[in-house]
Amino acid sequence: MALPRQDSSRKAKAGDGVAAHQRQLEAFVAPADSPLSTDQGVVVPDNHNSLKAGLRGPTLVEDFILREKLSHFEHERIPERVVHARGAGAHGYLEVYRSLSTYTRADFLQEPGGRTPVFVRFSNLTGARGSADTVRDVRGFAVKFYTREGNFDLVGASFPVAFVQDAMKFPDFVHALKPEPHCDMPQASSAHDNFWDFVSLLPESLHALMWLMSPRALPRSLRMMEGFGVHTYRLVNAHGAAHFVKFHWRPRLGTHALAWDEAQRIAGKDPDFLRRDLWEAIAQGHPPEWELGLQLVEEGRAHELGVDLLDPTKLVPEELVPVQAVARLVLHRNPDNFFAETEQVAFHPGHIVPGIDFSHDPLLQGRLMSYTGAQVARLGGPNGHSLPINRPACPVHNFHRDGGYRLAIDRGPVNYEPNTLAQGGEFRVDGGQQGFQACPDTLEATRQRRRAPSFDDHFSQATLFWNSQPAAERDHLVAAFQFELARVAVPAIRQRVVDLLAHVDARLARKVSEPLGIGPPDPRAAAGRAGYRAPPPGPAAIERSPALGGLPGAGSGVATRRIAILVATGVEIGAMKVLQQALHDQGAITRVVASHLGVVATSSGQQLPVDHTFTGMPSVMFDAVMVPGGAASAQALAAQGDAVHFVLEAFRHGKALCLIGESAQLLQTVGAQAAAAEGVIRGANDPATRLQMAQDFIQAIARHRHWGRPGLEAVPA
Ligand code: HDE
Repeated sequence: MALPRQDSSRKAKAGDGVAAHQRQLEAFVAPADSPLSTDQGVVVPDNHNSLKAGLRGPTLVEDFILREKLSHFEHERIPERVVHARGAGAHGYLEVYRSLSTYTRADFLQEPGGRTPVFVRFSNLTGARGSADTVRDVRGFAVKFYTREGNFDLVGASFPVAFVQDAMKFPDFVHALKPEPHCDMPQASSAHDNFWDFVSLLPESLHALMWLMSPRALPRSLRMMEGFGVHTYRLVNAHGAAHFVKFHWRPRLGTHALAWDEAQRIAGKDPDFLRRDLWEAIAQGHPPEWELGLQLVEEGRAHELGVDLLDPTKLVPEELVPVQAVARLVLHRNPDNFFAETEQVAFHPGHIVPGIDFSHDPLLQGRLMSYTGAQVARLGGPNGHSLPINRPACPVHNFHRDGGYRLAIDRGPVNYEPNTLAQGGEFRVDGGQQGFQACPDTLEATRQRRRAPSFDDHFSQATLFWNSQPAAERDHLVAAFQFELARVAVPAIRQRVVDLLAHVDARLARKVSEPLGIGPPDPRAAAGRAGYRAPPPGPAAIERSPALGGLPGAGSGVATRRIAILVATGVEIGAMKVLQQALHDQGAITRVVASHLGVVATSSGQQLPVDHTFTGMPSVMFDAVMVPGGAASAQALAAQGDAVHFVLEAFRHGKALCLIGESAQLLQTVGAQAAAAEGVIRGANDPATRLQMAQDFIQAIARHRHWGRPGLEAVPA
């Protein structure tokens, strides 16, 4: 295929970038309308039969058509990523609200309203490429910005903190987390001995562990998940003045989580739940959005924070440094081809552009050494940058040459610099003034393999996170620790974990330890173990952070939430229609669910089309449930175990329920008080109250979950 010329538009208007980038990708789209041919373009006469010696004889080696087809097939797979193997991606753009020239000279952050094309890949850290989406895990949130000054990759995550402080520990962390080497189990799960053995000996992991055991590790949707740059980076302006910066991505739809029980069921019912949700939202014209937020700290004032900005296991509480919204990210286009785009996209934290720079965070520094090798191994050579999804949107010119799969045809006899035989003016020496300028740092240091004492505080932010959580999130955390540790066979490992947790919070540690068949938590034992470093004396920077409390954005509306409407023959659809319309007006999606596909006869003799069955699309695939009235319908549903289970399961998972008229009987099995529980809206078929009922239901859905329902654990679902 001819190599399309690169758009030489470093100076093109920012608004043109998104369309230009799409045109660049389209130049590589394979033609689908010409006759079937070999890779050499020879038309294939018959794509069903190989060439044989006689009708029933052996296949001939000379069948180059068959051999080419089989050979290509044999080589279809490339190595999956060591971590973050399972991913889903989308195209979109970043639109800047205001010029950030005070802080950075980065071209793509200068012009208000300017749009920069992006490709985003979300990923699970732990599981293999075919693993389930909804496992307990931190997610990758990697953004490639195709700016006019080159590609900038912000390779972040769904937690603001990392598990380890130094790159030296990352391979050990990943080995311990991944399936155990002798048996290759468990898949995509941290609930095993190796993981807890390792982290129990590494107190620096505690803060990230608190996030991993929290609802944050079970996003309801990738569209409802926060992202973070994790490390501290630097923004550098045209005068060379630098600010430390932390990057945040805030979903417009709010941050929402699944219940643990729900997440496990979804993993069986629809392992593609999160990627499907992202794909369908974009395909159906609901492009997800995030706000890009920055926490900025003047370089000279970093020491005043009481938090070491270079320690990747720490966040900067928003109460100390507020997050400023500076741009929005919109994902509006699904990839054309998963492999060509989502699989072959190659991120690297070292892909930065003028105006952005690294900090000395030792984990980030290690990452800068690591990703090139990973991409060479995955993509089979050093030319992965020229794959369509990885190509910068600006000209690329250098004397890198050759290597596997070289697409560029470099003209002329000169492949070196300096030269006089080509464009001999290209001398680039002595810190030239063009292009990327490294932020000048004064580095006078003693070479040493040690960690800074300011990294020794492993507990205060884990405690801050715990202190900031509301009751439901605390219950979730305790149950998560208990689940994971109950899967750990060696009691001494369980004991070490709760001993460490006692340094976070005594009650948390005690509660976690209760069902684990071990002794009470012993903080002194933890302090006596190798690997423990005493936190520096003095009060924590802050005791409680409202910004960390629970899941932000709970009141963010009901747009794109999925509501099941359970029906059977004789259903009364008067009130249902009013509620359905009100939900649609707010952007919610409704689906009619019954025992069979086809249609259901309503009480007025109409035919109501059915979208799904109770078992094919169970309650865990929805955000809320409505059961319209009609005595015959309600009675029929109450007599079907699958329908009753549907309602009870949604009730147990804290979801909003709307039970109209006679359908209230579906909750009767869990006692009369259930019908009065929070988030359960009941109403008659009465036309006078329908609108109010609709409003109440919408409000209840917008709250996402209602964990204040009494006796939830007694509900049989
Ligand atoms: Fe990565 N990481 N990582 N990482 N990482 C990879 O790159 C690595 C770290 C992150 O969707 C690999 O292409 C080292 C932190 C994401 O393609 C590999 C260290 C964070 C993705 C690699 C870290 C990340 C990766 C695997 C410690 C959160 C997926 C194959 C020094 C901020 C990007 C590949 C995508 C991928 C190495 C730590 C995020 C092996 C050595 C911390 C989102 O190169």
